[in-house]
Amino acid sequence: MSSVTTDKQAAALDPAIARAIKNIADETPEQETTDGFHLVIDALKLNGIDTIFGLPGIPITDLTRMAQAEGMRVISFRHEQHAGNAAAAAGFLTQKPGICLTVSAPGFLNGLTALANATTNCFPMILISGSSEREIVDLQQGDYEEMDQLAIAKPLCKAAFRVLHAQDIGVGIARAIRAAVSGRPGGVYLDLPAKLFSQTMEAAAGKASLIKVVDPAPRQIPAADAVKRALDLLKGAKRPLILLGKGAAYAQADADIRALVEKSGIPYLPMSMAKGLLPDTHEQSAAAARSYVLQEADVVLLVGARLNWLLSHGKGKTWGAEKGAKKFIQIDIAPTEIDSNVAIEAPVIGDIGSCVAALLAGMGSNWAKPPADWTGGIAERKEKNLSKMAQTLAARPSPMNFHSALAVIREQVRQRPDAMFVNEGANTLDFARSIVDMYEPRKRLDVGTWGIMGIGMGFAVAAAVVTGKPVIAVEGDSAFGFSGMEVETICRYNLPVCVIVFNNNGVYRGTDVNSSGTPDVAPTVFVKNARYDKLMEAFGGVGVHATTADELQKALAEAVASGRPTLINAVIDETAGTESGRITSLNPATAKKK
Ligand code: FYN
Ligand code: ADP
Repeated sequence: MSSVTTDKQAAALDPAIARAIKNIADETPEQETTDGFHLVIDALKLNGIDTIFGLPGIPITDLTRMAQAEGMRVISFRHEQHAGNAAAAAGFLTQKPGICLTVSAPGFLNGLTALANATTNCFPMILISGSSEREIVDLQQGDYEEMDQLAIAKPLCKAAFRVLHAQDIGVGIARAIRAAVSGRPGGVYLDLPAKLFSQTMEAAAGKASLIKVVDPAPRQIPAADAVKRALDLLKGAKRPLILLGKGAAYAQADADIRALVEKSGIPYLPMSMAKGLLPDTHEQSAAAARSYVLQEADVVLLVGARLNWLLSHGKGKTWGAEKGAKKFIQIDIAPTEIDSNVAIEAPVIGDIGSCVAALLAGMGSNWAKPPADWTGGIAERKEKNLSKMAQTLAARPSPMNFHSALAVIREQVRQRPDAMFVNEGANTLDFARSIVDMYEPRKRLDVGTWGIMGIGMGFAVAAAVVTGKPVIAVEGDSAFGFSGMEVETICRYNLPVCVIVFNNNGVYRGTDVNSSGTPDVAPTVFVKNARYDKLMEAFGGVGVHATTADELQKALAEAVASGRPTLINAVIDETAGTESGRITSLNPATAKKK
């Protein structure tokens, strides 16, 4: 682009003036310019961001083309929510903010669910949305896709910014990156009005306006007295327990976390996305004695886990309240998390890597292991549960039930511990969580803090794109419905994703009947004997209809070996499964009936 008058324009003027202009032009070197599109792309690339998950349309279509032309990977989805979920999962896996790019108003709103979910789960992502003209939006004059997106996004994310001038793009992206990854990670919204993209500025000045963020997630070293307080408490414990959350998985302090667990000899419980930080088969894992350890422990060390609903808020029967209060040590980067549900005796505030390293250093070389009656009692209960489970998994009923199908998947994951595992549903989620062991950190992606349905295909795409590893996505038939159309995306990019739909004909079960006498079916049932495998075939992938464990095993092994997009329609007994899975107590009607 040039800011100098062209020969054609000059010719239309008075010849003498035209000649004069031409002489000046000949002597003035053409100024190289850049524009808003390129400044956004350059700012992202400068900060090591190489992938955009999004959905093109006005006003960001050209941005997706140009980003691709400039060497970025652009993964286009069929719905923005899944692009947003992919960005969030990429953020969790890489510690870099995942980028989701959407059009204005409806596209933005579709992406917003994922942004809010990322924030809730402490995953770093940036939702970048094009927007309509400020002047028209602010006077509410009815622009194309008019919406005050910034105001709407603000309460649902960690930070929200708008850039109006090309020279501020560098600052806008830098602020968004820092907000997403520093402290407690989360979602950030960046509003880019359509006009910004075509604004031009001199290229050198544009380049100089960009910021390479230095130390975007600074380490936060815990105070020495906080570390000592925590160690003193842990030392005096008779029945200590370590609880690992997905914050611990995010922190990528794998070796030190393992060292802390092993050096202390303390039994540990992984929250679902912390599974694999240490292999689930580790002798100190108390996962198979969960209820027992939560009730009996006297001192609990929380590492990147919140005492929210998933942990019964740290109180009540789950925690054996009748046996006396527990004492908590909590490692977290967010000081305001402390005392959010129950009193925390020993908060250790800092990043998990630094906190765990400090605890390890403070433990010295002769740390006494927990009393044998505690570890022995756990081992006993664990053994009982494990052998009960082994018996259940050995059965081969026809049709398959959750256990027999998951036994096959468990074995495949054991053989390929490097594979990514995505999991959503109600019963499908709950059973898979305890049946499918994970062996490596950050391999399991699931419904997380909100228990949200619809993350499946977005997470699966991100898992494949970010890691290049085979992805096994185990989906309830209801859960799959939220993002099912993205199988086209999986085929389009030829991703090594094997989706297994646990098809029991409905939400929870397929047996509900409408007792009202009206012709509609009950609200929780689907078309019976649906063939989800045909969906994958429609786009050139492999579809398999599996009615037995052997068929499932063969199809899954082939899919993982070949890396071809595959969908296995796993037919599950429609009477299997319970309403709301293992969280029945949260379902008001069912809870009342009990
Ligand atoms: C666990 N268990 C095992 C094993 N692992 N037994 C044998 N072998 C193995 N490997 C036992 C464990 O000790 C528990 O038994 C039981 O299995 C269940 O373990 P889990 O899944 O860890 O524990 P629980 O109580 O179900 O977990 C609570 C929870 C979890 C809230 C953390 O339910 C959860 O993450 N829920 C999310 C649900 C959700 O989001 N749903 C989507 C909404 S769907 P006991 O020790 O005997 O108790 C809308 O309806
Ligand atoms: P889970 O659902 O597995 O229990 P949560 O999402 O509830 O896990 O908790 C994760 C916690 O980890 C959050 O409180 C968050 O502030 C914290 N966290 C995330 N990343 C880090 C980090 N790098 N260092 C310290 N704490 C972290």
